[in-house]
Amino acid sequence: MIWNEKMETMSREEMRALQSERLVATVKRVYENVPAYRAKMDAIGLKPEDVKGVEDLTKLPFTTKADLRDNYPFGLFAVPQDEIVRVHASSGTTGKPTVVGYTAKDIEMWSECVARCMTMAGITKKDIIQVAYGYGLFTGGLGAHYGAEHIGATTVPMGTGNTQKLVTLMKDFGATAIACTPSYLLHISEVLKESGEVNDLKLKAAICGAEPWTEEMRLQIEKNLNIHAHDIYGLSEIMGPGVACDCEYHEGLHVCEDYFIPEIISPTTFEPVADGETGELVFTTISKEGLPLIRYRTRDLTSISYGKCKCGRTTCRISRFKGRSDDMLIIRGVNVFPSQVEEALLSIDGVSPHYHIIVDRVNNLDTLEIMVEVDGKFFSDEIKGLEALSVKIGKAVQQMIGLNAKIKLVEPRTIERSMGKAVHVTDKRKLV
Ligand code: DLL
Repeated sequence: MIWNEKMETMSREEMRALQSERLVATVKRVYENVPAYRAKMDAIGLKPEDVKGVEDLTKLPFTTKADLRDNYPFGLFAVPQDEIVRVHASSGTTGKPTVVGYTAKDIEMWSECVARCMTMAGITKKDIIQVAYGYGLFTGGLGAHYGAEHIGATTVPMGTGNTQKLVTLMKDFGATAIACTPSYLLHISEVLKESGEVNDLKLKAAICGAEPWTEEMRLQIEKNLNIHAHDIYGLSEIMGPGVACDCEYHEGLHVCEDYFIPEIISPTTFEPVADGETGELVFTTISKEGLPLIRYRTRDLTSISYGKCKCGRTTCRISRFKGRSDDMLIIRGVNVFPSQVEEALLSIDGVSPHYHIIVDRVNNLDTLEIMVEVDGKFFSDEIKGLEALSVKIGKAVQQMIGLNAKIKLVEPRTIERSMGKAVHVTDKRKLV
C-alpha cells in the first residue's frame, strides 16, 4: 500500500513543477521574514525573483548548523512566535542545542511524512505500535508517535529506559510493530531470543533510525524477530524522523520529495555530484512554515537515484548512510560532540584537557567510556578523593550530553599526545 498515491507516484516532470512552485514561494517567504536569509542573499546580490524554479536552486547560499547556532534560539523562525506550537532541540557543537520550531501545519505535514514511512513498513490502522524512541526534546518519540496516530494505529508511547517492561507489554498488548533505534532493537531481539519468547510475539514490523546501521544488522534483526525491519531517516533541522524511508524492496530510502528537495554535493568543492555518486546530502524544505531551511548541509554521506521503484513509488531514493562528514558521534541515538565532553570535563577543578572517548557496542548497546587525566594530587590522596571526583565528572558529563559514561581517571601524561590534530575518540563500533 502507498499512503499518498498522488504525491508518491508523480511523474518526474510533475514533481519538478511542484517543487519549483513551492521553492519560489519558500525563497520569497524567507527573504521577507528571516533577516539572516535576507542578509545572506543580499550579500551575493540574489533577489527572490532570480529563483524561478528548481534549476536555480544552486544559486542559493547554503545553510549550516552554525547558522542555527548563531541565531539561537528562534532567530531563523519565519513566523511570529505565537504561531509556533512546538519546539524540539538536538545537541550542538557547543553547550547550546539546535532549536527547531513547528507551526500546527508543520506538525500535520510531519505526521503525513511519518505516515508515508510507516506505510512503507506495512503498518496500518490495525496495528499496535510501541514507540520506543526518546520522548522530549528529541524528535524521535513525538515524531513517530504523531505519524502512528495519523494512520490510526494504536500507539503505545513507551519511550526508552525500561526494556523489561517494553518486552512484557509487547507480549501482553500483542504489539505488531515497534519504532526505536536499530541498536536498541537488536538488543531487545537478543533478549527475546535468549529467553525463547520470540514465538509469544505478534510483532511483524519495525521502523528504525536515528543512527547509522548496516544491512547486516537489519537482516539480523529480521531473522531474530521474524519481522520486516525498515530504515527511517530524518534530522531535527529539516523536520525529524520521516524525511525518507525504505519500502519492502529495501533498495534505498524514498525521500518525501514534495516537501524536501535533496541534493548531493561534494563536501570539498560544494559542487553537485553525479547521480549514484556518494557525497553530502543537502536539503531545502519547500513546505515548512516555522523553520524553512534553504540548502541545509546535513553532513550525512549518501548517494541518490531517480527512477521508479518496484513498489510503484517514483520518489527519488537515497542509499543507506555511509557516515558523516564531521565529527559528531551518535551514541544510543543521541548526538554527541567531543567538544561537549571537553566542556563538561573542563568545568571541574583538577581535570585536564587530556581525555579520550571510547565508544563501543556491547550486547548491541552503545557504551561510552571517558578516560581523563587528573591532577597528580588525587592519586596521593586516599581513594575516596578519586571516587568523589569521578562521580562529579560523571554528573557533569550526564548534564551536558544526557548520557551516562564510565569515567576512568588516569595520572598525568598517561594519554598519548598528538603531533598534529588531537585524536579524542576511538569508536570501536564496526560499521562498514
Ligand atoms: O535522529 C531524527 C530521527 C529520529 C530519525 C528517529 C529517525 C528516527 P537528530 O537527532 O537531529 O534527528 O539526528 C539527525 O541522525 O543527520 C543522521 O546523521 C542520523 N540519522 C538519522 N536517521 C538515520 C538513519 C533524528 N536512518 C542525524 N541512518 C542525521 C543513518 C541516521 N543515520
